[in-house]
Amino acid sequence: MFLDFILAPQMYDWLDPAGPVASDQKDLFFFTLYLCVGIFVIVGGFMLYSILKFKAKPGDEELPDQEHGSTQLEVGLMIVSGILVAIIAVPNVKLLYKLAKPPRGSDPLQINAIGHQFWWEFEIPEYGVETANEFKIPVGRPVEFNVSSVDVIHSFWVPRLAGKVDAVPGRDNYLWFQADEEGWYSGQCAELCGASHAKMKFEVQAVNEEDFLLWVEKESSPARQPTTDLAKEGKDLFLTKMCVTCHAVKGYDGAIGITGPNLSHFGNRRKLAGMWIENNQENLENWLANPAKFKPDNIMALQAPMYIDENFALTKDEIEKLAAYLKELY
Ligand code: HEC
Ligand SMILES: [Cu+2]
Repeated sequence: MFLDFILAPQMYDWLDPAGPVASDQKDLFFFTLYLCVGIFVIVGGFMLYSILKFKAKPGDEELPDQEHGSTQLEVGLMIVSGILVAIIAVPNVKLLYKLAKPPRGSDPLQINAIGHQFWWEFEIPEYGVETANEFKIPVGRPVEFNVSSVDVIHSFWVPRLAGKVDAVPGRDNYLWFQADEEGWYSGQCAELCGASHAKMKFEVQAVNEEDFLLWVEKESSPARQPTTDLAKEGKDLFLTKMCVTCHAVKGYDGAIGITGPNLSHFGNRRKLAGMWIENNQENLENWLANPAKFKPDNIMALQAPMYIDENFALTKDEIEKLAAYLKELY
């Protein structure tokens, strides 16, 4: 869990960009950094030289000549500073324009990324996909994001693919990136948004075109019907326990809630609760027993009746049935 972050830092490593946007941004960062380090060394060097050369020596009693500086030197330094600012500004402005939009002639995929306390909703309207916390993109194809929020300010960030952009309620922000290598890329909400902000993670997988189309076909189709008796009873509980008021399941009349993640294909997700814990039987049951334990202040724990009123608490038996149903939603 927590150690994942330390053991797999490569999934977050912006120093190892995996696409054109992140890679240009990294180059610009280092260009600016090296230039500034150069200036620091020169200015610091002069300072050190002056300190050593002009410091009072034993026996010096007279005050040195009191001067008011050199106009020529000062004007000269102002000009040099102006030139340095221009040297930094030109590539910055150039890159702003270059990265404003994907290259002409490319066919970008449109995705809506919507921040919620404390999870991400993803929609791909072109393919009718509505999912949460985990999505796939085609490798080598630009993806344009429409980034917004339903509650507070979040920030959408996939370090290996691009810089951050804020998700602001009532406003659509824009970002695009492209992954040049297949693989998993981790994302993280990068704007403090509440008690479980640090656990508001997500994952992007770049796959080949064929796998991408298979995935969107699956994601956009109705949820599977439960096969075992346990899962069938779980499906009924999903309605009677009011889970449907917050969660949507495609093809399940009544399950159209939008407060929580769409669970149509929940069984396919590698992790649960905002990519915070592995999606396995034990964690799922623990989540259903007490979601606040994993994510303090999450909306399910704060608002679902079974977690605020003991009279509605789920029994072990009910949790088992619900978990069996959810596991079959792949
Ligand atoms: C008040 C609205 C609400 C109700 C009622 C509710 N949930 Fe949730 N649920 C949420 C929210 C919000 C999240 C996301 C929490 C987070 O990650 O911050 C969530 C997350 C989940 C997740 C994890 C999803 C994922 O992709 O990580 C599962 C599974 C889940 N709920 C199942 C249930 C079940 C089963 C019930 C009924 C017993 C239920 N929920 C009732 C709001 C609700
Ligand atoms: Cu957030």
